[in-house]
Amino acid sequence: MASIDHNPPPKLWRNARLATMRADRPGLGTVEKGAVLASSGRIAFAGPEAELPAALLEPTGGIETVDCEGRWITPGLIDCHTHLVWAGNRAREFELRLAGASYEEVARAGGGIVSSVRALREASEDRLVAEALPRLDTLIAEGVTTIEVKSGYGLDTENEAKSLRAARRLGTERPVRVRTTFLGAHALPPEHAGDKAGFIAKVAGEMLPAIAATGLADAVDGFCEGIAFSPEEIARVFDAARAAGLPVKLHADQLSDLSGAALAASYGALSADHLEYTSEAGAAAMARAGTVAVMLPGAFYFIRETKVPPIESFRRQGVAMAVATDCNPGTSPLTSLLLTMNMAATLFRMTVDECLLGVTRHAAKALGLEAEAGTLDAGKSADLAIWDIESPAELVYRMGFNPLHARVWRGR
Ligand code: DI6
Ligand code: FE
Repeated sequence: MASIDHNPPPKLWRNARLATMRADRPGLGTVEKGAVLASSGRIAFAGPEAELPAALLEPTGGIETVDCEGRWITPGLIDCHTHLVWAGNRAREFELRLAGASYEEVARAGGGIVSSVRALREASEDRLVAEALPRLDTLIAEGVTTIEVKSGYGLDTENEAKSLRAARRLGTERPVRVRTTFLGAHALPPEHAGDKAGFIAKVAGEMLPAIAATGLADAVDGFCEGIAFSPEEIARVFDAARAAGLPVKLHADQLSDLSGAALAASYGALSADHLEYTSEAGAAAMARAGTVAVMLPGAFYFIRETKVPPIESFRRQGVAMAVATDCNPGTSPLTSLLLTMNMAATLFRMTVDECLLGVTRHAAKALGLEAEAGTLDAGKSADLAIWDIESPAELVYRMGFNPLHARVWRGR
């Protein structure tokens, strides 16, 4: 029997309803009259209160106990795809697009992704942290306890490293787990205009090895798209990631089908993301590789995409689906994971259970964190969200309402 350790002090949440999200239980793995015991920041027990082993409680006698009064407890939420660290904003570009401007016209007026690159290069690391914190705080206020943050607005070694350091610092400024992803192959920086091959050679041969050596990145991502990089170019970056021992993820098939999903799967990617144009063969390849499909309805909504990702193919093939904000200044300035779930349900027709698993267990898998987070299971980090709701469906159903009662990260 696990013994109680006092750092942090053990704590018991009782008289709760649990959505454990455990894979060995159907649906959300719900438990009526449940309890969660945390010890040393880990879950020591999560299940029916009546089955709480007395031996876990005995040694101290004085365990702090919270009566949840029938509230629901879910695992802390996980936003597994964000570009949270950027400088400035693109509201002017939004206005121009509303007035009918095309992507090219926006770029000529100084907007687009390159404007975010310029702004990030001019900003100090402190400034980047200061600008990202209000966005992070908004996510945290909705029960988010783990977040992924990508680079990709620096596009040279120094500025990509600056972004990733700022991202790591978010995890020391706030009680949240941060996973960082190097997205060097995001866009072509101005100094490489007209020279994609040269830039990819630099990303794969110079930037990625330098970033990997600093330990600033937990994974590597790329943007595989007609307006970004080809599958062959992404493969060069993925080869470099493999050589550096880093797992990969991919922005795939967002605006067209370049077989990005299959490319990601062939590298054993943790996830392929967006996937509006993914084929059945792409979904099958993802299923075989265990690659998670990350749905990003915020970007779909904001750019007024009309092609819905092939949810039915993912279901048929048994591909795990996650849901994330894609929080970024150009195509998804979105900082609500609750609203994102509503969008996934309404726009993509995902079920309530799929949405909730998508921000917990499946999101953890998309980050390679399935042993650490995403379910209420003994041994995992004691990351909890406690909700003032009558049923888990309310978390997906409501728009612009936050029923979070309390949030626990690593047992605190
Ligand atoms: N997918 C997108 O939609 C964007 N990046 C990406 O990988 C756009 C990012 C931006 O416009 O700033
Ligand atoms: Fe993205």
